[in-house]
Amino acid sequence: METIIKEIYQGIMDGHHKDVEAKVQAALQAGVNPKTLLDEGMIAAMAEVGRLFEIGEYYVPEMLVSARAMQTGLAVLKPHLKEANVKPAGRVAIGTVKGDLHDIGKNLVGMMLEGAGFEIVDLGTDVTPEKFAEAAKEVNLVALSALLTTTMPNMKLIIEAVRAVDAGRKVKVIIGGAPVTEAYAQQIGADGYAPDASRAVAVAKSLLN
Ligand code: B1M
Repeated sequence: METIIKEIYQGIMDGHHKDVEAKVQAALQAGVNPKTLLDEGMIAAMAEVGRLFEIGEYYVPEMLVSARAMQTGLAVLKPHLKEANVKPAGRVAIGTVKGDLHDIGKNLVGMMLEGAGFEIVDLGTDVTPEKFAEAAKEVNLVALSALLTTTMPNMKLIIEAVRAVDAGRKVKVIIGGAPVTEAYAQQIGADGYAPDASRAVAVAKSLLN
């Protein structure tokens, strides 16, 4: 692997967003292939961040600074990926459900998915079933976050609204958030559940494969 790609990988692992931004620019100027840079330097780094989080070596703050470094680098890389016609791994509409304003976990899940090569449509917080259903027409995956026991039931309403516009069930729905469980996901007919941002990536990949 080229030195500069290794440096970008390490910059993301360490959460040095300014450094990553400058190195991505330098790599592109030096003629490094944007797809190679994305796969070997950036997505690989975020996959390792996810692994370290799962084994308890990274915590939420480390994951957040790595995700910010990833996003800073991606902002530089994106126009070049479009020019090179690199397709995303899938399109995801993500949001926190109606009545719920917590967005830190949702943002982290969105950033990790983006880090894994998905294109993200961020619907924000307090998102109605109607808005999710409208967004579902343009994506492969709908991702719901809820942090309150009082807003969890809205996940079921959102799934019903999404299914109503997607009779063939081509669009998958994954759910998560502190009070949400695998059993609850099954009970309300979600396609997948993940307890954290790293595992949300694994579930999204397996559902869209
Ligand atoms: Co709120 N809040 N809050 N709050 N808040 C909790 C959730 C609470 C547990 C605190 C407590 O009482 N101990 C409690 C909920 C109790 C319950 O329902 N069981 C609570 C409450 C009651 C409230 C209010 C009702 C308080 C009030 O006004 N009386 C109010 C509700 C407002 C509303 O939403 N309508 C409220 C408000 C707020 C703030 C605005 C002050 C602020 C939110 C700021 C923001 O998000 N921009 C806030 C905060 C910060 C918290 C705590 C302290 C932290 C939440 C957080 O960001 N965690 C929280 C207590 C706690 O969790 N310890 C609490 C860090 C984040 C990275 O984790 O979001 O769990 P988390 O996301 C994880 C996983 O859950 C998972 O991956 C993430 C990362 O690994 N995940 C997914 C999340 N979404 C996923 C989606 C997936 C997959 C995985 O697939 C799609």
